[in-house]
Amino acid sequence: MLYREANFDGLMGPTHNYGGLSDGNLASATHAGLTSHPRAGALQGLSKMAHMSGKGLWQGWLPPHQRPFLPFLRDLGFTGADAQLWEQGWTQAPQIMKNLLSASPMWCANAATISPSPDCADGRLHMTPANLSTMLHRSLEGEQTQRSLAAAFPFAQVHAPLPLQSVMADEGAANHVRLCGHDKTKGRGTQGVELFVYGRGGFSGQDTKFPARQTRQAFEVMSQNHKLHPDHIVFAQQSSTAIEAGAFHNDVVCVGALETLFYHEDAFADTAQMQTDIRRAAKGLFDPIFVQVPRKDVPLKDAIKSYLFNSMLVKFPGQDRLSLIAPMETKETQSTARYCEALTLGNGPIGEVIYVDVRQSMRNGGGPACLRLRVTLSKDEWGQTKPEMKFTEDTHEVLTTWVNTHYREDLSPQDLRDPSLMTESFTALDELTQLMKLGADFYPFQRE
Ligand code: SUG
Repeated sequence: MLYREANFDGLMGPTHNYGGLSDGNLASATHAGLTSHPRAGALQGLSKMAHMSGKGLWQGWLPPHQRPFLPFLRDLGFTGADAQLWEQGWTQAPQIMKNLLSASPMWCANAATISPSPDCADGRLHMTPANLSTMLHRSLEGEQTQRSLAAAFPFAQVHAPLPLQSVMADEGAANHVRLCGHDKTKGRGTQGVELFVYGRGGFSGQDTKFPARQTRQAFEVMSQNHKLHPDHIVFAQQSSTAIEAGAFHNDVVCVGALETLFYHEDAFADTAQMQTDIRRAAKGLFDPIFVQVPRKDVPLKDAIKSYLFNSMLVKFPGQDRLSLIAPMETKETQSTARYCEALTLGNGPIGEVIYVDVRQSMRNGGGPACLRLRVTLSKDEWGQTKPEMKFTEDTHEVLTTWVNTHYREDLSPQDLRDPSLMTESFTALDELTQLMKLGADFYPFQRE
């Protein structure tokens, strides 16, 4: 049975804004308080999806979450109808309100950790939605993500997020890479090696200035729940240098696909150990290829500013070498532009770099790779995936019209307090559930 990688992209929601909510994410801090452009941002995301699917990749999308997330206010003891909650929230807890309005679920590399069926002892696709417990605005996502994944992949084992607690802090696939070999009949359907990158041990204290968001404990629990073979998993620690320079997730300094791991020299606490462990785990399966970018060619600061590594590393049908789908900012940063040029001229595993414009997301620290969740599926599993959540020309058209109808062009910090933003957002989401057959109880506001 043939297996291929599908990319499911998170669609930017109508309340996309620059809240400055993510400590340790330099782009989020730098752009805090700017006016955002939700409509342009969502259309940028749709164009990226169209590009990938146009090149023959399996492409899907995941819906925005309910924002403002009013159930959180109710948990805090606020009462009344939605309009009253909005009013009280902005009067008594404005900082909380900003968190409840973030469109952060678009970065669905953080939605979940995915283990495809060839890696799991029971032969099922396993998914664990991330609890995202480190940042308040992101900790609201887990339950709705579980709902979206269960809708998209009815055949999968979708676990509950791990307990919302610091020991189990989990940020999903942004810190996880699956490497594997490939052949003509099975594609990516042979046993892979799953690399779990953590920032800290759950029980040890934090020794970085910025939060280390992913714990080893979370991944240990997950690898057991996913029934992964212990010989084919690897744990590696992020370097504190990378975290302190602004690499709040490993995918800011590392990306992998098939046999290739592409990463910055400063990404890991112990690079030699990481390589040894991957070679051991891949023994008899495939030969791993390490493409390490030296700091003398690309200083860590440039890697983080340009998001060189927050690129998608994909194999387009009919091509021999991999393609790196990088943000425009990588082209605009001298050292990374130069590096990419040299990279593709060489005869290594990466044969081309394609630049895409996802600037609205980038200003909050979300590059092309943050916006997508990789799901390796068999042809049968792809066939059983919810049709409305596959990205086709029809879906593209429907979603584009929907965005153009409901999204504002601009959203300033002042606009965030406008009560009509809530009604606009709920009206849009309600219509989306009808258009995409997500059910009349998909969002909390529909269940109240
Ligand atoms: O969690 N930004 C996100 C960016 C996530 C990027 N994802 C990956 N690297 N995979 C975050 O820090 C900023 C929101 C704000 O400030 O308004 C934010 O949440």
